[in-house]
Amino acid sequence: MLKVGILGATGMVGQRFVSLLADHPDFEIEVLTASPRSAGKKYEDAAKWYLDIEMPESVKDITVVNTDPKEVEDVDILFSALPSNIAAKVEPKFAEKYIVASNASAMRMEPDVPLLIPEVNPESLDLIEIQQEKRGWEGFIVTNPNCSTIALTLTLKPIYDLFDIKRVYVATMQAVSGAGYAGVPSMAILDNIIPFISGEEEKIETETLKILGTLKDDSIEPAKFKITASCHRVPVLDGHTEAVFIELEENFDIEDIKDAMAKFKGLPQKLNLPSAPKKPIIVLDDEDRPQPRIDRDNENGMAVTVGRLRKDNTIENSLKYVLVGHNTIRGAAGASVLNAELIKETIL
Ligand code: 11C
Repeated sequence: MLKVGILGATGMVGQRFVSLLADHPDFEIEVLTASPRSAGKKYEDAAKWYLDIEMPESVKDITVVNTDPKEVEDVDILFSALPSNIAAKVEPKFAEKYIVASNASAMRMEPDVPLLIPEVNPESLDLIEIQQEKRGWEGFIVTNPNCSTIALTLTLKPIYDLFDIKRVYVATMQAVSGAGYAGVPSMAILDNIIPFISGEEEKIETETLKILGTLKDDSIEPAKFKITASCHRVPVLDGHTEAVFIELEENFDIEDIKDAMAKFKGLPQKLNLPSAPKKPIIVLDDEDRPQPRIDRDNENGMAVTVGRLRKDNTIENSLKYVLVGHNTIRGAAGASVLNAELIKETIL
């Protein structure tokens, strides 16, 4: 068992980390951190529990400590659910000594920091040695992408492996849990859509190209296709939906794309990571799927579900589809846990 801590354990993503790690076969929660307001309290008193599953018994009595490297010792991996502005300051300090598997956006686009989806770009872990050498750290930081980016890029990968992509357009319909609040406050947007999510479009447009890029010398050369995103907050509790439009450089058979998505595995079978979905992409034929409420929990929330996959006959060499991915599991805490499982199997 590796000993792990969760940085920012009381927020929405922090709670997802707690729920995914409480019974994990390889990781044992030793440390939970939060802001000074929560430090010194038992976890069950510090965290206003948002999830619709029970708080695990094993964490209730853990005393929360301040998010400060001086307060943390004797752990192997730290999972970070910190807000980006705090992560930018403290994650590098923790990485001097520890492995940090981060969901925060602060370090994602640093040239020496892996932006990892295990099924898509496991080779990005080669950056770790470069990172440690450059920064003089004993530990390192590995990040997972933004929630909308992860779901999109997982579905692009089998297409990108077969064809040259010219352009990707994506319109997102994002759940309120992505904004860090849930339950009653989320009803503030019932009967409404907010057509702006700060920084989200830029993250999708830059992160996707880094993930699908090529490792060259000491950094990643971004993929070359064009990508544009429009992001919207909708009154859904969990699960981001994305309408994806792709233009390829050449003609294609839609059945080949469907087949490639449905058969996509990404990871070598022998790795057998505990959180890895058997089918990272589930392709449905039903006209009215995917839907967040029905499809977000497929494969324990770790699969992306694709539907309405069809040729777009209005633009040459084009296709379109709709996807649903669980934003706080596959798109956040589950993504970080899967990254740590890959690190454990291939590096430690
Ligand atoms: C949202 N995607 O739904 C955001 C939340 O880059 O990790 C996560 C932001 C990020 O508002």
